Amino acid sequence: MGSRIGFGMQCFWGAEAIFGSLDGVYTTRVGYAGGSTPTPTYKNLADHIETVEVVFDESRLTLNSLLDTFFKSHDPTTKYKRQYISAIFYYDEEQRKTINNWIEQHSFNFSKPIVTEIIKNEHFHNAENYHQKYHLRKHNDILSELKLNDEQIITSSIATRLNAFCAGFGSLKQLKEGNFNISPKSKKELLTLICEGPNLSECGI
Ligand code: MHO
Repeated sequence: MGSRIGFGMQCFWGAEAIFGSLDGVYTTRVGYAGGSTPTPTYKNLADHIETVEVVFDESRLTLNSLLDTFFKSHDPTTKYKRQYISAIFYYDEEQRKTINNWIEQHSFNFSKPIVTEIIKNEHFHNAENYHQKYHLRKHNDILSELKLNDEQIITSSIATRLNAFCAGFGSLKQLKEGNFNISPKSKKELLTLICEGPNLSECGI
């Protein structure tokens, strides 16, 4: 269910949290893509790129809107080492056209040329479990309430959204209205984390 797209934008921990906060995103997972070796690991990445794969509901969130988030969340004009390059992994021809159109229409907003690599997704290799929902894993008191195993942490929509909150992304409205099956204590902890994050003004403190 849902459409897929992959983004490389430096360390995938932050990228996963940013996209996990968007309404219309079902799930996120982190992994390695764009390289030629069959079994990349964090310690042996070879020519792969740290990537977040986003599964989303196209009727609620357009690819153009995801691209807005992608391009404003990192510097797409800088050439980083391959592990961290700016890259978009598309899944079909229509996505490729949308991406190229976005760049054509917005390139004048950047002082230097966009160096983002547009790559056809061939194989997405899951990263090690400790990288999946990295920010949520730092709050084991909250994570343990979800009672998810490592595999479920990768595919859970709730873990996706809570991971975003743990990194300070997402809104108070999402936290208040969402059904996350967590204790009032955890909800309060997340509220503080969101208020320390980029949405501070919303918290009125
Ligand atoms: N070594 C960096 C980035 C990690 S990311 C998974 C850090 O510790 O923040 O590449």
